[in-house]
Amino acid sequence: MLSGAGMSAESGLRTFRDHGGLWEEHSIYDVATPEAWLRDQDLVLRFYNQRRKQLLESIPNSAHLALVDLEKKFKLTIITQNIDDLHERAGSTEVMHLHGELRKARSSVREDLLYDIDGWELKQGDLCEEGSQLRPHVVWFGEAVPMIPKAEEIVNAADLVIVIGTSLSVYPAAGLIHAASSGVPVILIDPGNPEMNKASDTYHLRKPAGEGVTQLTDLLMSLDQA
Ligand code: BV8
Repeated sequence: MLSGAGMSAESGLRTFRDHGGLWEEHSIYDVATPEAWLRDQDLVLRFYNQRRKQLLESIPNSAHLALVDLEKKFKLTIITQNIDDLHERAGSTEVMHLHGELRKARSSVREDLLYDIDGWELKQGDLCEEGSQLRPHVVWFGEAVPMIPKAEEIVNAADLVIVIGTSLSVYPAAGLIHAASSGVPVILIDPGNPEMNKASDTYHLRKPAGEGVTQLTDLLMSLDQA
């Protein structure tokens, strides 16, 4: 299952591209690139602090909870582009964060030095054990996405691919849907129109995640009992 910002929209977290989305107030290049970090660390830290604060005030929605039920009956791996921890807080156990995690920080010089962020603020002067500034543990634009090969393997082995709440406009994550084996159904749950050339086995449930994921989960659970 591949999720994007639309998965967390009903939890009150803003998406990137919908009207009023995150990027409209900020250019990607001012807050989510290595160049932005070099140019204005404080602006970047404040951008992520704002989102972390909002995350701590948000709770998982019915779509997150429906996936927890699904995981009790089926082998479900969640590959998310989201950096929030709502899937985990709902109770999902197999979650892969392609683009990092908002509640973690890492050393700006040694990416293996990872730390949980206590509370919502990461500030200038918060240092790793080797004395370098901590940065958000997220993948910025222009940075590599190291989990992609593993994610492709998982999608390729899947009997069903569910894509929830992503505009499919950021690569290489968006390309994952093409890693599905031929003949494997790809089900999109999104009230909008993700950018994708409709492969033959693609079905689009034009509903918000809360309603769509609950309906699909109920259907899959009933089939399993048949
Ligand atoms: C890389 C972490 C190379 C940070 C993120 C030109 C063409 C194509 C590609 C490129 C290009 N120029 C550059 C690139 C590559 C670039 C890219 O794709 N750019 C885009 C802007 C064109 N990609 C990269 O830079 C990647 N790295 O390529 O590295 C490399 C290789 C080796 C060595 C060095 C370098 C890295 C990309 C990762 C960036 N980090 N996030 C942060 O979060 O701040 S991306 C960020 O936006 C998210 O993580 C997510 O992945 C992404 C897309 O957002 P979505 O989740 O899809 O959200 P969006 O708002 O777009 O859509 C919301 C959807 O939800 C909509 O469809 C809407 O209808 C729906 N929705 C709304 N409400 C609901 C709903 N659905 C259900 N229910 C609802 N209620």
